[in-house]
Amino acid sequence: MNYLKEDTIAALSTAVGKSAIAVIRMSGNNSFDILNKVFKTSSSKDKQIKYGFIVDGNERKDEVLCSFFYAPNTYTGENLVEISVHGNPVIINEILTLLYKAGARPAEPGEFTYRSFLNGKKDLTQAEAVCNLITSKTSTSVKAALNNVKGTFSIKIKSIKKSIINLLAFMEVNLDHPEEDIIFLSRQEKLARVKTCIKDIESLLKSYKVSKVLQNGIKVALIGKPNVGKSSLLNTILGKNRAIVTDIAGTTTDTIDETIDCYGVPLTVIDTAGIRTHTENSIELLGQEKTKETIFSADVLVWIFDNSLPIGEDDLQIASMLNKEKLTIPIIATLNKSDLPQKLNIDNNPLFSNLVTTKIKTSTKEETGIFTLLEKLTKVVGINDEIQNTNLMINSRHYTLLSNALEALQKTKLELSKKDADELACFQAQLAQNALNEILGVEVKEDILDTIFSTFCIGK
Ligand SMILES: Nc1nc2c(ncn2[C@@H]2O[C@H](COP(=O)(O)OP(=O)(O)O)[C@@H](O)[C@H]2O)c(=O)[nH]1
Ligand SMILES: [Mg+2]
Repeated sequence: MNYLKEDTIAALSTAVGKSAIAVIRMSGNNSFDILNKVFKTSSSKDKQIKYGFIVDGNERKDEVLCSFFYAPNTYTGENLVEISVHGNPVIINEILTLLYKAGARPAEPGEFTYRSFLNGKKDLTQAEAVCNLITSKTSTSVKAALNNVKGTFSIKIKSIKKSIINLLAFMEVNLDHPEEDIIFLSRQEKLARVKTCIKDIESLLKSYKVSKVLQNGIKVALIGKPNVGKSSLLNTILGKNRAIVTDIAGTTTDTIDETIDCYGVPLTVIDTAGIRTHTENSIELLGQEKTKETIFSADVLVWIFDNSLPIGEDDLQIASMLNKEKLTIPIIATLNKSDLPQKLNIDNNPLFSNLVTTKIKTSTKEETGIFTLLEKLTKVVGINDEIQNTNLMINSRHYTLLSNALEALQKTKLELSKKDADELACFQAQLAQNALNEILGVEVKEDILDTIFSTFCIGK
């Protein structure tokens, strides 16, 4: 990636498309000079926000507001300008072209945030969280991402790192002066300190599962034979008519998905084509194939039955398919149409009871059982109670490095408990420190940075 620091970079920082206002951002040593070539204003010199026009020679291109941010107190740590323009893609393109002609170059993906990292405005965990903050789908995940941006996660890592550095200092003193037998810190005390670091890392590692759910959400597939109320359930959960509901079997031929905020969890609910043995309709058959793919990629299945009918041939077919695939994900049996007299009994049939994690009754007609279903959904994936207490975003990169640090600290503990193995203990503690440094972005390899920032959008 072309991340030359000396260049002045410019890009659209708001979403592509029509909008009332769009913001073009420009950062680098020459930002102000470049802007002055294309910006005419009568605002007084010392104003931070100036009203004026972007011009190409004598031709006015747009009426704009330019905000000037002076290094080093800026997002990137460099001189930075934000131009608020009218959000028309034609105007935006014209202004960007003018800026590029005047000496700026197009910003690479994530390059503004990358500069912020390079200039010490943000450490790597904070820079990564900028991306999470933008893509977070629920207020709980926004809160966690914002905490990372503010540095709450870094502070925890830095504090563990500080304890390790401190411990290393004591261990090295003993290594340097073995004959003098100076004991600044007893072996017991050193062990206790390593154990505290281990506990702190373990507690961070525990947050990973919830963080992953907050970032990626949970995929819930609504499955079942035709006409049991899958589409009705999707609509009831969403509170709007998203999928077509009819009493004609085989109406849903494609998967439909929508994401909702379910107690802080981004829940993607997928309505599927009903599975049945007898159909000649080729579109429906394709839909059923897609249903099978959805089942494999889902985190939870909501298997819907018609409570007012006895077990049918199609229910049995689905059961044998699920049994054959040996799925390990939770399955919630949902006995829908519970407003009608019950004729269904799946309890005494091992074909069903072996598969089902939990059972619930719903009626989309009377809107009963829906909240209980949502509650059960977060419970069966094992994050119900933790989600509210999660205040950090731990991604897979952090998880791997935290695991490495943990392993190294466990070895440190082991070596410390032996006699004359202080050198090895020091070596392991150093490895743990290196892993924590890498989380923060200290001494991190160029290609790792490239990978992280290339996932960002242009303009971030
Ligand atoms: N009585 C009753 N009818 C329902 C309920 N849920 C759905 N239905 C009806 O069952 C039929 C099939 O519903 P639909 O959502 O299209 O089922 P799908 O084929 O599984 O998607 C429609 O006529 C719905 O109005 C319910 O809880 N109670
Ligand atoms: Mg349907």
